[in-house]
This record gives sequence, C-alpha cells and structure tokens, in this order.
Amino acid sequence: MLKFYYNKRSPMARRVWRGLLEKQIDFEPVVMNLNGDQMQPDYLELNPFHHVPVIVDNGFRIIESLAILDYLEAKYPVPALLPKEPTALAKVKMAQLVSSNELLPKAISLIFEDKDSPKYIQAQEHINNVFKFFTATLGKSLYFGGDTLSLADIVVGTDISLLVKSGFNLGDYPKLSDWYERLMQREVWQNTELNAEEFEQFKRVFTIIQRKKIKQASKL
Ligand SMILES: N[C@@H](CCC(=O)N[C@@H](CS)C(=O)NCC(=O)O)C(=O)O
Repeated sequence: MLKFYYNKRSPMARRVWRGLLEKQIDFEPVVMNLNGDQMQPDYLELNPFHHVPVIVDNGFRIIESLAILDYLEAKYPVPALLPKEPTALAKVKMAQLVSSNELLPKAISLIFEDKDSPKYIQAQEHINNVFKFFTATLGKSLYFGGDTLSLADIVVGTDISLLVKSGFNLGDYPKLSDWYERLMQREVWQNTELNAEEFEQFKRVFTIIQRKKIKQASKL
C-alpha cells in the first residue's frame, strides 16, 4: 500500500493529504514529529532535504508536494483533479505556482513579522497583488479549473488557510472569500484543517526549524 510520510501541521504535507483523501486513495500514514526524526539516516535516504511530505508507492519514492500531486493525478486519474482543456489547465498550474512562489513566502512574513515592520508591510502589498490575481483567475468559475475541484484549489486553499488562521480577512476579496468558504464546507477539508492549538504548534515548530537552519548556515 502507498506509504505517506507527513505531519498534520505541515502545510506542504496537508496539500498531499487532501489530495489523497479527495481522490479516495488508500494509504498507510507515517507520522513524522519533525523533532529530529526527519534527520535520521533512514528518513534522509527517502528525502535528503529532511522534509515532509514523502510518498512511497510500490517502492517508488516521491518528494516535493507538487510533484507528488501530479504523480497521484497520473496514477489515480479518477476523480480528475486536473482539467484537460488547455486554458483551464494553465489556470490551475498558474494558481498552484503563484501560491507556492509568491503567496507562501510572504504569508510566512505576515504570520511571523511585527505588524509595523517594513517586511510585513511589503508582504501585505504583495499578497494583495496575489489575491487580485487569484480573483481574476477564478473569474466566474466555482474553482480554479472550472466548476469542479482541482489541484490548484487544494494548493491555494491550504496555503491561504494559514493566513486566515492568523487573522487575515478575505472580506476585501468577495469572490475569493466565497471560494474559500466553499472549500471549507467540504468534508475532507473539515477533517484536515488545523484547530487554533494546532496552528500555534505549527508556528512553534516552524520557528524552531528556522532557527536551526540559520544556526547551521552560520557555521558554513
Ligand atoms: N518544497 C517542499 C517543501 C517541504 C517542506 O518545507 N516541509 C517542511 C514542513 S512544511 C519540513 O518538512 N520541514 C522540516 C525540516 O526542514 O527539517 C514541498 O513542497 O514538499
């Protein structure tokens, strides 16, 4: 059976977890505590960058959440989470990549930086641009790829939920706000969303891992 190495608090792992559940794929969960277990030699063989998520399917190991989602789509095509029509597919891929490359790094600044700091203010401006882009990409559709759920909704929804949990109000973006509510009504999302305490744990663990990375980099 497919093995899924994850931690519920990790947004990258939650992307894949939601993909597995939405596609109703059977899997064996392997919970990583990220308290050093990700640095053990056995795990480093699976992922030399000591990250979750990882999946191992019939002995084939895959890292990187977006690559895993694409693999799951190709291997388990029903229900389809990628549209075939070229413009719809392009919208899905753009939204996934904008979320990963433009939204997520700035979301981290918004969650962790002081509200008056230049980094926070710059992040807020950038995120407003991202939200305008998402609104335009959604257009009149219910989801990013059309009227059914896609991989973009899984990725963007999981990333945006970090901001919503930390108090960001989507009220200035009504289409995005309606889309987010639609997602959060799904059973899979209700079963996988972090509660307030788990979100605080995520912030604590994230801070510890970042400090370790800075310490290691300063030794180089
Ligand atoms: N680009 C990777 C990033 C994965 C990642 O950053 N995972 C974090 C949790 S969200 C992690 O495992 N951190 C543990 C560590 O760095 O030691 C992906 O999309 O899968």
